[in-house]
Amino acid sequence: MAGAIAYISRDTDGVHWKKVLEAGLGPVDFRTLDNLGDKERIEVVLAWKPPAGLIASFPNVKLIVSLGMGVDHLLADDRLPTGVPIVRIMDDGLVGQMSEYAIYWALRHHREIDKYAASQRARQWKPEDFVDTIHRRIGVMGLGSIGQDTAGKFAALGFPTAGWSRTAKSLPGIETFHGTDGLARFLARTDILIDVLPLTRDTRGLLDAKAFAALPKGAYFINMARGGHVVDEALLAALDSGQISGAALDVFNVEPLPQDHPYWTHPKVQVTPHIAGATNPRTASPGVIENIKRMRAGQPLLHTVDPKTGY
Ligand code: OXD
Repeated sequence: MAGAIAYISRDTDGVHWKKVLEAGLGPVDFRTLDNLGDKERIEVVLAWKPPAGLIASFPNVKLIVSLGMGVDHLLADDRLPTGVPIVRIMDDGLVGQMSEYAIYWALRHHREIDKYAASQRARQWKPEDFVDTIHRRIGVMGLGSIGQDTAGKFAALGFPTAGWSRTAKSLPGIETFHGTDGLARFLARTDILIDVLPLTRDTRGLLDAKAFAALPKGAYFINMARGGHVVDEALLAALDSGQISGAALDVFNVEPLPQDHPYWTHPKVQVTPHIAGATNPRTASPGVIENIKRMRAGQPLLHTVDPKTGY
């Protein structure tokens, strides 16, 4: 039998992964965190938030697969073996879920659903002012596969949509901005800001007091990327001053969100527990199986990660 595959995650027991991998690869020597066995045989690691130093203790590992589309959880391990390729999952199911999450909160804000819910509780028949779709400007930060899908769907709904990325990108129907120079202009034209950036050295703390101040007053913020982009004190101050009218937050600097964190009870904040996009072994496995086959055949891998850029 080929080398073993280690499933390193505390979130689930990996049973579904074992099933889908065996369907694509035949019998698999499948190991889990509680049952790693002889580490010499481990050839492939599937990981979500692995304990630091663990992967380095597998002497013959040849491929590291991130079980999330983000890879900051892997790169946080400063003992990751150098020279072992890292690939991310590419999951159309997850991409679609992320776009749905953004569309849900954006439409709920855009159509004043929270105000109507309050009116209903007060038995009030009270039409609210509304903003035309063509005047509600969406801004998507991060134009990888999730950002492109999200931006394209907002554009299809008729919202003027822009995207910001580190390097220049051109996308049909989307106004694009890039780099430090483009950031202030992008923020100044954005009424609903959606964060799907990777977490890297350059993006940590990017959404600070200056960034929130650069948005138009009353902008809405959706974070389905990483909490580490946000300076929480700055966001809370912007919410309290009315600079930001509300926020839907799926990700946090510390997860699970600590019990005493002000976001839990803030009237303008919606908290969800990092569920915007869940990796589904059924939709994510074809790409993983393809990469394992390629690695074994010595062929170029797909969806590789550059540890230097962090994505
Ligand atoms: C991911 C995540 O990176 O779920 O895929 O956060």
